[in-house]
This record gives sequence, structure tokens and C-alpha cells, in this order.
Amino acid sequence: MATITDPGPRCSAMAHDTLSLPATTNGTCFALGNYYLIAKTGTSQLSSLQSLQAAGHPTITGFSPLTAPVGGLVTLTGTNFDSQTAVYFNGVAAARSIVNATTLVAQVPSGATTGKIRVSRASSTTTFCNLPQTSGVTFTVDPYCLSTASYNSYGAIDYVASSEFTNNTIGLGTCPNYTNNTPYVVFATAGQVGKQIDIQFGSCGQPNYQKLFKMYVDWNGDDDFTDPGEFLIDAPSVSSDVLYTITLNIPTTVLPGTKRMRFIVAVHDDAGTNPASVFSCGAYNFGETEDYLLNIAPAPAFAPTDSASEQPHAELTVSRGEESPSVRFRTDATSIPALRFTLPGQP
Ligand SMILES: [Ca+2]
Ligand SMILES: [Ca+2]
Repeated sequence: MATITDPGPRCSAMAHDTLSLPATTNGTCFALGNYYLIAKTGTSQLSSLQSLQAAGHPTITGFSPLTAPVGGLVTLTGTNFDSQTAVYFNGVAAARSIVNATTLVAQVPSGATTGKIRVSRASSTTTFCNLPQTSGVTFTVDPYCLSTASYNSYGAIDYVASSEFTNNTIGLGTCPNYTNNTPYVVFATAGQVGKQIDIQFGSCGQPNYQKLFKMYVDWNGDDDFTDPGEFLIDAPSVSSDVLYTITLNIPTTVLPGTKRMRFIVAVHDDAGTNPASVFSCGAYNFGETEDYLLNIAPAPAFAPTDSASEQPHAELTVSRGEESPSVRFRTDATSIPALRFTLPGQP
């Protein structure tokens, strides 16, 4: 048996303690209660100590999605999640909802920056040793504002296609609140007139309630959709299962490069979701926000003079299906339970 008397510089924040343990490799980290210690002497018995290491302490094994904006939700998987589990995004404490001992949902906190996600015991000030309390993968904070449905039902974007890609989720039975589709890129040229993007909405297996649709592009690349000309389509009423075509005219003045493009479909209801209450940022009750990228190439050196800036920036037309199928208005949009987010130690 070796006597451990000094936790060493790697665990300098924790209380010193004295206890007897089997001889172990110099520098090995192991746990006792809420404390971690580094062995200072000994050369063997390492394997017999492994089971001690994670006792009671949370570990993180993965998270999804890999990127989200401030306010977005990230599902963590790991071990020993309980009411004492604290979550940090690159050092910034986050509210979280414990689902069970191996799953929790954390909310990206204000002030979070891109970096690793860490879990720990809320009551512990221990500097952890070499155990996996920190994600191996970096979490990226999306600089764009959160736009999301609060509940996953009644409305979604099921199909988006351009000449570059087809993103078809019709019939998959999924009904996400937000989808980051920035791996899908639409290519266009500054000044181009009539770039087409097809889009279709769905009802998540529910009745076809009346929905609104809005489209934004961050033309000047400053991570928002609020500059003049960035709010492109404001369609107060669209239907499920109808193929629409967006006809997009690219401003002649836009600088080359990738631009964020945002689609929002939101179900009309009696709890405040109407066209006047849905913006490029924020939450609405039912529907889905999807983000894509638009890659703008420079205008040709000798572009025609009939400038696209003279044209409307975008319009939405029915491409296939009924223009005015029977749609209903939601009147029961209340009382769906949501995850409850708290910081450890708060009621
Ligand atoms: Ca979708
Ligand atoms: Ca902008």
C-alpha cells in the first residue's frame, strides 16, 4: 500500500488528504468521493483503481448538434448525470434539463464562445485530472441568432431543392424545430436574375393548418438578417404538400462569398403566432426554421445593364399542386409541456 499525501500540481485546487491505497503508477489520477487525487508513488495495481475514477462524477461522451446559436439546445450523452451536474460551454455555465443519468439537454448560454463542453459536480471546485469531463470535440457557437419552433408538431419544411441539391425529408416522420442545413449550398452570381429554389411544407402527420412563410438572406454578411433588402419573402399563408418555387434575384452590389439564407414556416395559431409576430430571430409555437448557404460568385466583367437591383428581390409561386387547398386555423396551441431548464442548486 502507498500513502497518498499530496494531490500534486495538476489537482492544486482541491483539498489535500491522506489515505492509503494500493501502490500505483506515479501520476495516475483516481477519485475518492468528490475528490480526485494523483498518486505520487508506486508502480502497479493501476487497473484495480479504474473503477474508482468515475464514481459519482459526471463524464461526457458526446453531444449533438455540433453547432448551435446562443439559446439553442444541445443534447449531451455521458454518465452520472443528476441534479448536481453542471454544464459549461467553454467555461460559461449553462442551464440544463436532466433527462436521465446518461442524457441531458443544455441551453447554449449567453456569452458562450466556441470551445469544449465540460460537465462537473456543481458543488465541487476540484480541478479535474485526466478523466473525460470535457468533450473531445469542439462545440461551435453559431453567430446567427436562434430561430426555432418551441414545439415539434403541426408544421415543417419537408423539401428544398435547387439545381445544386435536393434535400427531401418528405415521409421520414421527422418534425424538427430547427435544422442547420448549411452543408447545402446554392450557387448564384451577383446580379443574377431568376435563380430558382423549390420548397415544400408539411404538417408532421397533423391536419393542414394555415402556415406563414418568411425568407431572409444576410446579403452583407454581418451575421444578421435585419439590413435593408434582407427580408425577401413575407408570405402570410402557405399550405402543406404544395410545391412552391422561390424565384430569387441576386443584388448586383452583393460582395462575393457565402451568405446565410434562412427559411421560416410557422403555423398560425391563437397563441400569438401570426405573420406580425414572427421575425428572423426568436421562437414561435409550431413550424420549422431551416438555414442554408448561398454562394455568390462575382458578376461577369461585362454584365448586362438591366440590373437585378431594379427587380423584386424574390417571389414565391406555386409550382405544383393546389394553390388554395382547405387549410384550418389552429385554436388549441397551448399547454404542451417543455423541458425545464435550471442551473444546479436552483429550484
Ligand atoms: Ca425540415
Ligand atoms: Ca445582414
